[in-house]
Amino acid sequence: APLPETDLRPKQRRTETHSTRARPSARANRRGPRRRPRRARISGDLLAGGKAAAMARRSSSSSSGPWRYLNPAYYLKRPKRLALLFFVFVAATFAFWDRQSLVREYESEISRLDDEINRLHDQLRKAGVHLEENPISDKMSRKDIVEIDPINNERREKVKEAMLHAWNSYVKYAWGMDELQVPEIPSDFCFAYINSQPQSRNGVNSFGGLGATLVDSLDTLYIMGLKDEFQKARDWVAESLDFDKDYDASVFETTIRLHYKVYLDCSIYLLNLFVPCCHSAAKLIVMVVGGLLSAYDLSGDKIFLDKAKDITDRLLPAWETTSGIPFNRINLAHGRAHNPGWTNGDSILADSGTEQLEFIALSQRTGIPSISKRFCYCLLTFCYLNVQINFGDAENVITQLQKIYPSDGLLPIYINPHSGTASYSTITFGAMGDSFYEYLLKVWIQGNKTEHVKHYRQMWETSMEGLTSLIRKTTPSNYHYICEKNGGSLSDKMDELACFAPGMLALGASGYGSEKSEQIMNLAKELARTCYNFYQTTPTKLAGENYFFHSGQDMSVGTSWNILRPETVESLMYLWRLTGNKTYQDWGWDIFQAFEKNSRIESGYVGLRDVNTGEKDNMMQSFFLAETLKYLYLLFSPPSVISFDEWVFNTEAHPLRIVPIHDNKAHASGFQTPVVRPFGRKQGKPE
Ligand code: DMJ
Repeated sequence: APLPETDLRPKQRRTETHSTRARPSARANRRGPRRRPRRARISGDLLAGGKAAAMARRSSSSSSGPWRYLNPAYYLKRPKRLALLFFVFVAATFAFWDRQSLVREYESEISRLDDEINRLHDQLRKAGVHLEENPISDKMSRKDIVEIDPINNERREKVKEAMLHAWNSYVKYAWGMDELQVPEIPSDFCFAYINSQPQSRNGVNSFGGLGATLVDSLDTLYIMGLKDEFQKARDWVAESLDFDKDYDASVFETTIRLHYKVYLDCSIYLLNLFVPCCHSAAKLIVMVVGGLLSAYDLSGDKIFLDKAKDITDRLLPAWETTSGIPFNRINLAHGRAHNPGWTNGDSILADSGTEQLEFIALSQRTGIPSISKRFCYCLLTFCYLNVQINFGDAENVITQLQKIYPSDGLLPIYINPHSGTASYSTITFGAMGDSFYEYLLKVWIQGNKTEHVKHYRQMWETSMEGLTSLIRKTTPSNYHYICEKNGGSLSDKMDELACFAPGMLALGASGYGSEKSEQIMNLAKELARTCYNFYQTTPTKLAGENYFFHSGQDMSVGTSWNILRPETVESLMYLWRLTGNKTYQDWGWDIFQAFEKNSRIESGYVGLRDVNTGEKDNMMQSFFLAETLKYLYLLFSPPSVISFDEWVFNTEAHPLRIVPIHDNKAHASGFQTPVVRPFGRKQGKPE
């Protein structure tokens, strides 16, 4: 009979201590097959005993090495150790659980303290105290630094270095002037003219001497953590920024570049001689008011808010028209407003529909509701072409809006400011139309996506149906593009300016149901691919100003200059954040490298007169620092840096903080209460 296991165990242990485990098998190898006949003679009892012994050996081998501690039998025979093990298990579980709850407690404490800090910041800000800190950088180091992979980090640093180069060049050659202009004018006559101007040869006051590049750059400097540069710019704003300007030179230059598509520096300077006054009100609002408000939201420094209010007061006379649609030009010193002759007296859609974000923001921060009322009135007038509206009757506004807004949501670029009617003109998502559509969506986001601003979203969705109806595809590469529309016919042309649309579509996609949302997102991706290829298909890898599309040949450059525009990298930033697809970062990096290669010079950055030849122009546009470099920087930063939950970018890339609606009074009055938390944490999710 097999021996009981207890009897076998000591024997087995002895065997194993006496001889190595290898020995029996070594012996077996030596003896080879000769041992088999002998084994065959072993009796049944012995065989049974052998089996038991083998089992015991197996069991014993697992209970002799470190594995024995895993054998329950080991502990069953050692109750003290079992008790000890149980005690250790209970203690470890308790310690782990306790640590977890401690972590939770700490987190909620940190969150509470953060809220408290925000509240104190608010109080200090209201008391006019400026804090020396950078919430963006602080936020980064605390939370997001781990999210930055080494490649992105390196790219971000390169973009920051580009910003420093652009900024230092501006400081060195054009400090306090509107834009840096390097002296590379083609003809002697022009040189003579320019030298006769009351301005530096290295700077130009294209906006009447408002320090446009400086004001436009404030938030970029801040976001990039360039504290000294920001402080120096801030001091200039406090001490030298003066809006009492009766200056007439450069708006025309800017306007002519954007709208007439004449790009002869000489002509521009000559024309300046004959052009009476004036600033483009819209450009000043998105650039100066937007820039100042953004700097205020980021830094909490009240000087920026005061300056924003000063210039807004000077701009308000432009809105004194019978329809509520503003004149697009105004003299800041005298308040005289009018429209330029080349529009035949009409106002421009984009210029008239791109102030709402800034003025609503200013209303919220100053507590003066009339400012935003006036501008909302203007926007809503577009929905009521030919119809008188009573702004106070909000419900009626929404009802009328739904009845009268064009069924395709597309408006021509010229509107008569007296009658409020649209003139026969082009429909486009490019020059002169673009940001009207952008602001419909963004006012809805700024308004926390509530019922109160629902009509903006509805208008935007209607317009996106219109946009979709303008989409065509190229052969052979299947590039999607947005046509322009003249009367009943489509023209196969798209401005690079319209490349903001992929970003806008991506930003608005999540407001739809899932199927439509996917459809809109796919359209955004396709359009972004087209815009990226605007860059990739030229010898310099920089995009021209506009493109034509031909059956069988995809696309060709129309107007071939590049003035450092931001729209494509803007869309890439939105698409990367909203899809998580790093391809968009790589595309942005390609574009950045092309700027570095073609546009960087010793004294800053300049555009190209021709993206085919690489011939340079002589202007560093202020939006290169305000928009292009900022969007590139954010493209390589974690999405929580200027998060979409907390901020909305104006059309000049100035982030404005989204103010939560706190109470019914704000709803009822139609405007949000003027409470701003410049250092606030994430807002609650909107409705
Ligand atoms: C910027 O000045 C603004 O973004 C505007 O809305 C249109 N685009 C230019 C830069 O290209």
